[in-house]
Amino acid sequence: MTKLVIDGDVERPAQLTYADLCQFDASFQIADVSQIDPKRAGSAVRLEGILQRVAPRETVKYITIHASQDDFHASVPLAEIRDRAILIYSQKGAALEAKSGGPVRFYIRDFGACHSQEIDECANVKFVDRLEFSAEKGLDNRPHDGAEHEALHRG
Ligand SMILES: Nc1nc2c(c(=O)[nH]1)N[C@H]1C(S)=C(S)[C@@H](COP(=O)(O)O)O[C@H]1N2
Ligand SMILES: [Mo]
Repeated sequence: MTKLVIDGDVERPAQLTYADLCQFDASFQIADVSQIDPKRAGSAVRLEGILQRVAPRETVKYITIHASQDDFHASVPLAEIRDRAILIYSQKGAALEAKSGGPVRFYIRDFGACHSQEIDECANVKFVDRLEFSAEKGLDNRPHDGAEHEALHRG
């Protein structure tokens, strides 16, 4: 099955399967994300759990969320999202389906409106297959304005 690759400036790079995500400690699990956002469903693991597993180096300032499937990428300051970002990975006891943004959908609570600020709804990347940690801002091809945004959604 698809693995979530976690690499860059970390002490312990990892490749996590669905089973690995299920096995994160209960303190990092969110059983029902609809309690956070009624528009979202399924269960999630807190980014904090991932950070504990891979141990980003002191120099890390950015996390880049990659979806190679449709070549969509967002790079955001780690400090601003670390306590409010989660990875939705499961729904109805199975791996999150592609139609729901699976295998992993990144989700940042209290996001801003699209392209209004660095942490915006567009950073809630779907089809995530890699998280990369770095000192400098990484690859980011989120839409910059309304026109680009519309074009993306027309797809
Ligand atoms: N992989 C991927 N993730 C993505 C996008 C995309 O085109 N590809 N669009 C982003 C944008 S611009 C927004 S506003 C939200 C939209 O989420 P929704 O499709 O669930 O409404 O997903 C974000 N995540
Ligand atoms: Mo967006």
